[in-house]
Amino acid sequence: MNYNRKEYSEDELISLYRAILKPRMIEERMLVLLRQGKVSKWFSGIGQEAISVGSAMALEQDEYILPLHRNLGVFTSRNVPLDRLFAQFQGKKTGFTKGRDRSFHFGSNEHHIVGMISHLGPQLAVADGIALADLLDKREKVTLVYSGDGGASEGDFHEALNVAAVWGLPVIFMIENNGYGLSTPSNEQFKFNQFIDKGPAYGMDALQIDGNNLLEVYDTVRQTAASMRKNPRPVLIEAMTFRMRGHEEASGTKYVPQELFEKWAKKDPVENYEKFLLDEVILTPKAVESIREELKAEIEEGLQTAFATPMPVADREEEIADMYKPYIQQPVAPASGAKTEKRFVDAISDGLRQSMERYPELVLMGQDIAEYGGVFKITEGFVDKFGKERVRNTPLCESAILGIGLGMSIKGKKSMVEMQFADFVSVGFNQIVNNLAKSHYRWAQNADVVVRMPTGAGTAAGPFHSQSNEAWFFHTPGLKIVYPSSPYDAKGLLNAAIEDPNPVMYFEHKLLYRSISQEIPDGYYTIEIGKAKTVAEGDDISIITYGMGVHWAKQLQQEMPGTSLEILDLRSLLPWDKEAVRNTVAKTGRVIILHEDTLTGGIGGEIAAWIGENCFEHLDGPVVRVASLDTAIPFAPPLEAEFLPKQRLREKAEAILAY
Ligand SMILES: Cc1ncc(C[n+]2csc(CCOP(=O)(O)OP(=O)(O)O)c2C)c(N)n1
Repeated sequence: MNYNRKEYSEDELISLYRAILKPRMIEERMLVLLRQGKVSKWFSGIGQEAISVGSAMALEQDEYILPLHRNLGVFTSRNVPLDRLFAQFQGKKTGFTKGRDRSFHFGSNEHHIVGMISHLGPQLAVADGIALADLLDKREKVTLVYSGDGGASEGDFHEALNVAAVWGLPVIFMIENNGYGLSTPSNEQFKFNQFIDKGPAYGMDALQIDGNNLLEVYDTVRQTAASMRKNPRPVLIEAMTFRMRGHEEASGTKYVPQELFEKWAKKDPVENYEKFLLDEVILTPKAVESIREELKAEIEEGLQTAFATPMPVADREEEIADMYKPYIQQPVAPASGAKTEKRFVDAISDGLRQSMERYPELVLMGQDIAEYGGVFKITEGFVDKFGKERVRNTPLCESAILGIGLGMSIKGKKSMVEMQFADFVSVGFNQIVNNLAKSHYRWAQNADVVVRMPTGAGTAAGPFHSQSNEAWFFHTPGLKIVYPSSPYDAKGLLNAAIEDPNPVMYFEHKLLYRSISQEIPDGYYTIEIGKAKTVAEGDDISIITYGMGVHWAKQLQQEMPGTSLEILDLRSLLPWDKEAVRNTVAKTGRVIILHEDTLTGGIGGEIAAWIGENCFEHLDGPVVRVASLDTAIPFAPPLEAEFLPKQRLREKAEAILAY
């Protein structure tokens, strides 16, 4: 192997040696522990260490790195204390996730590392978000993220590279091309010849390097990063390498031809580099021995501390509380009594504008939201007022944009991501339910992101522009969900959602945009998340609902003047107001839960179950759910009318009265 030491000093070369030896020695120890049954699972990076170590060592300490399952060398190069690292592997509380996530699935802001979730792909966009925050704040920094050759087949890879290229984000996309994705060889993974062919296609520079040559990796990343700091842009680096062990230790290597092992054994990154230093007399065999002894002692000490730490004791309250960043909302009252009549759509726009004024760190992202003002015109005029940096048109890359939101939170920014229609959130689903929602629980990093969701039917827009999909998120701890039904609540809840440091799904019904209006305060105000509102007082039946359901319930009251309906607008779905539900059930004893979403698995099922468990003694009849049919949403108006629950509402109300 050819090493070109360039102008690097002996000290630098020796520190690189220590850095590459450390993960190798940890791994060798892990393999022994694995055989002894003291470690449960291990993804080996043996043979690939030069990539992790060379690239991590090349960056500045406060530049973020987003490693994968084979990048132990990133953690060791950033001097993550070994006792904590081993405690993390063992599920101990002194690790980085309080025992909640395994192996390298953690982040540490102290070390400027954001670890992966198991899903391959999503962290590429998180890197984009960190880089975007740096770019906006004019810090000359780069962010480094890894992908395997297999993981690069994921759509997230495409989205992250595309957005990085379009926005000129200083991200190094390091592809570790080891020829296999688990057992699948490259020729069954992709058809192109090499990853560097992809760079120009995205409009970015691409370099191919020998991933087993420590100095080549180090030097390339150093030079590339230096140039990117001055001239921000993404660069793809394809590091050619080979995995010397199985995908993980239990899975074997039968599918790999023996000659490949023989070929790559000759290119071992640690042995070759050591030989180079010995040949050049930069190190003596004695010095090598003493470095090994030193590292061995450090590893043993770390292991002993970790093994001596007891397994965590579960504390239920702590487990539940840690799903969210602690935050006690202090609702803000409007500064003056001035009010103006506003439509629902204008109230949302008003809230968004005032939040933009209040939070200079808030960035809006969405398709066509800049000059065009968004398809519903909510951000019309925002570019003129706040500039294109903060009001960002995005490519059609929902998953990447949501991941960028998390990356921006890591750098202390707030973001609002507008789904053009709530239906399209399905292509960004993973980022929301696995990355944004679980981040605080896993490693105490909040995702300060609001996702705006123009939702609902009634406009004959068919199955993919009409869905009510709040239940998809209701089932996901870590998220909050709000769903206003009036202009007053729309503004106050949007401001509250933006203020809240946790990820909030904000549902806005499209049919309400221009069909309702109300006098609302001109000034900034917030409404408490988690608090329902009694929209109408009554004694005969409680209708517990939200969104369009509130308006259907009001219409029903007009159709049934002889019946006294109590209408409870939940407004927040996660958390939802159990106290208010209990009070209304106790008052009327008859309950209809009404929602536009389809019946099965809808939010009504959960509320009905809770009422059954907690309010049984107050009930004078069965808890009734009224919801849309369990079908997709049809296009033609007569079919859509049959789908929606409105026309079944009266019949159900009469039935429950007669019960
Ligand atoms: C979205 C997703 N699908 C499947 C997996 C299961 N899985 C974990 S690693 C892996 C192979 C990854 O191959 P590659 O990206 O080339 O990285 P390598 O393991 O070779 O370093 C697979 C299929 C996963 N983690 N995430």
